[in-house]
Formats: sequence, C-alpha cells, structure tokens
Amino acid sequence: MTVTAEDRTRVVFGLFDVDHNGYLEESDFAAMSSRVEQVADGSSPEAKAALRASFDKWWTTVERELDANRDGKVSYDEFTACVLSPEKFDETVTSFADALSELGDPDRDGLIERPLFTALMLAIGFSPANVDALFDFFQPNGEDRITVRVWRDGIVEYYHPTKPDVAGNYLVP
Ligand SMILES: [Ca+2]
Ligand SMILES: [Ca+2]
Ligand SMILES: [Ca+2]
Repeated sequence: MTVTAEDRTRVVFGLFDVDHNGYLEESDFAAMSSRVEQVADGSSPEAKAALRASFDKWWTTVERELDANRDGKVSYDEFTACVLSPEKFDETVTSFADALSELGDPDRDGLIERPLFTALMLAIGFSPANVDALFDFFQPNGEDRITVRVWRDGIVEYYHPTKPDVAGNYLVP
C-alpha cells in the first residue's frame, strides 16, 4: 500500500480533532496537550511547559495559516491547504518534535523505553498496534529502547505535510 502525504494529512486532522466535531479548534489542542501531559508525570515542569507551548504554537499557526474564512475553526477542506505551503509549518513541527520526544526521556539518558513511548502515542490518539509497529521500525536496542533523536526525526517527517515515504506511515491505518 502506498501511503501519501494526503493520507497522512487526513490522519493528522483526525488526531487533532479531539472532540470529533469535524473542525480543529483551540479546545482540541488544549485537550490533547493535557492528555499528553498526564502520561508524562515523570517529566520536569520545564519539559511539560515546552510541550504546552508547542501545542499552543500548533493552534496559532494552524489558525493563522489555514482558517481561510476566519470563523475561528479549521475545517478539513481548509486544513488540506497545509500541503501547499509546508515551509510555514517547519518551525511549529520542529518545536513540537523537540518537546514531545523530550517527554519520552525524563531521565535524560537519550533513550526512550517502549511503555512510555506507547503511553505518549496513545495520548496523542494513535492505535496500539500501529504504535508498536512504529517502535519496532525504529530498531530498539537489546533493552527495548530507542533514541530520542530517532523519534524526534520521525515526528518531524511525519508531520511534514509533503513527505511521501516516512517511518510514520506505519501510523496510517
Ligand atoms: Ca474539534
Ligand atoms: Ca474556518
Ligand atoms: Ca531515558
């Protein structure tokens, strides 16, 4: 099966639309942010604040760039325009990837254990089987750990609107 950037766009929209009302709104991003924060209870206040800030940035960027009719919410049709100007999302995606991957490594040894990875990804809204397949794709070491770096780069690729072949395609059902 070929997974396109468009397939991934659809999945990302579905994840961000936390209350499933067909629109992305500020409340969706706030809800996802607090869900993720809840499973990251071993992380420092600074790391959690960075994650909250990155979700705020997601919403402000999405609203600024994609809310074409300025009604304060972003429909799927509006959202698909993100593939037309991916460079506008680079900074947002990068800071989100930094903040999320950091939450996976509360002890700062550069490695992420599978249970925490899974908890964070389920909090974002991915399904358990897909999350497991992705962790395996990242080639965990003998202690079933992956590096923060490999996950961070995987997030950047996944949320990049136009990249066709990325590790995160495992997350498209
Ligand atoms: Ca919504
Ligand atoms: Ca709108
Ligand atoms: Ca660690």
